[in-house]
Amino acid sequence: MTYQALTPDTLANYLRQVPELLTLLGDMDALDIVEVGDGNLNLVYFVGSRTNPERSVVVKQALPYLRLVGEGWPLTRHRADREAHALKVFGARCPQHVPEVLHFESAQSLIAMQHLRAHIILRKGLIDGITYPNLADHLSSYMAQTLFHGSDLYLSAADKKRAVAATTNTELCKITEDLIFTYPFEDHATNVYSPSLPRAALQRLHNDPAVSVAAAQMKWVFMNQAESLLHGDLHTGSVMVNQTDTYVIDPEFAFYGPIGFDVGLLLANLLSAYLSQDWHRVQAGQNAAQNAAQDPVPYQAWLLEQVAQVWDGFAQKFTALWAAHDASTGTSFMGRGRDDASLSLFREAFMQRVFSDSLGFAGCELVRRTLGLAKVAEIAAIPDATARAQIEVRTLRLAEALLLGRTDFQCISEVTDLAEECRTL
Ligand code: SR1
Ligand code: MG
Repeated sequence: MTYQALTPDTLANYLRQVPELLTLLGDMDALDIVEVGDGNLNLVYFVGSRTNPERSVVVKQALPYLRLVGEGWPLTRHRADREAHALKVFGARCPQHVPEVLHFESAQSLIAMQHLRAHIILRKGLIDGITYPNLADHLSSYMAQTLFHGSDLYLSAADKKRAVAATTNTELCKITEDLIFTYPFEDHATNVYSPSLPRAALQRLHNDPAVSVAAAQMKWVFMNQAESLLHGDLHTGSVMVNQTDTYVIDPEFAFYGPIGFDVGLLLANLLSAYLSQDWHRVQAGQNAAQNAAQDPVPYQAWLLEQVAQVWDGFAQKFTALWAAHDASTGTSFMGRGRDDASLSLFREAFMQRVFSDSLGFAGCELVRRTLGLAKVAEIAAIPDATARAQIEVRTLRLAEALLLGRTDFQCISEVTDLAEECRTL
């Protein structure tokens, strides 16, 4: 069948013809089909049985253009193949944190997957001041499992090279190269920010050659350091949560890139949640007070704990997987018969370099979420222009310090201390 962008009516007919979905959904005449309408790139439908709420799926279909901008920004539908493949690979490496693929048809660029009915998007939960007891543990496990098992530390050299070749994602990487590493660092037509943002805050970033050089260096690392299969867009809008589970969704930007890119994007989005809470906790009023009553740790302190625990948990789990793999195979990336001291030194230097990369990428992501296209709700939805500008100034200061000082930080508590300082600017 030739490709057709589906509507709720045509999707129902499509689903009837897929035996595994027919079995799962039951009575096809009693389906509710709702287009969620919040994707930057794709159509996303919730499909559920009216007679049995347990029977439901999510259907995602790529359009031949970028939905956020419209048909004026054409894009092939190749990203659906990339996403289906990545969901399967990550699902095999970390099944407890990846939704199950129920059906994929490349010709229709359509993926049907497990519907996470009892979960919400993490970004929304963080805006609303909700704590999640397992969040840092789950996300650090997800990153350690997926990033270690995709790398040369685990795969044979031949398997890794085959995997690199099989996962090129030219168009979506180009979006990242432009929107994260290039346009926000220049005066570009796609940039959008609060009209009250002081010009000096913008000029600090746009007129300082050290900032432009650092952004170009991070872009180079992104484009040339094929270390592992990345999620490629691991922000808090790509995570679904409830009080017990955590799922990472939407890996359509997946490609072989630097390990620190996934880690850095996640850290940046947690830091953005932290800085923007100065607006949201006041707005939430009642809700924030209820949260404080339930939990003696103030919400922003909890957010900074997540930043610290995500990095420390990731570093500890990645290193443990690495050491266990070397021990069980009796060899290592360094070759056979290396002494423990050499192995430890190599691992420590490796993790310190991933840490620096992560902070550099976090800086770029914070700049782009503040100045560039594709905003984050915790900043862009602040209706008071002056209040929003204040959060933007703090975010940009933190971004600049992370980007320029990325190789100076020795541990994550130095980053959380810096975030606390930026909050008082
Ligand atoms: C133009 S696409 C904008 C952004 O949406 C995705 O979620 C990625 O973050 C991308 O950069
Ligand atoms: Mg996405």
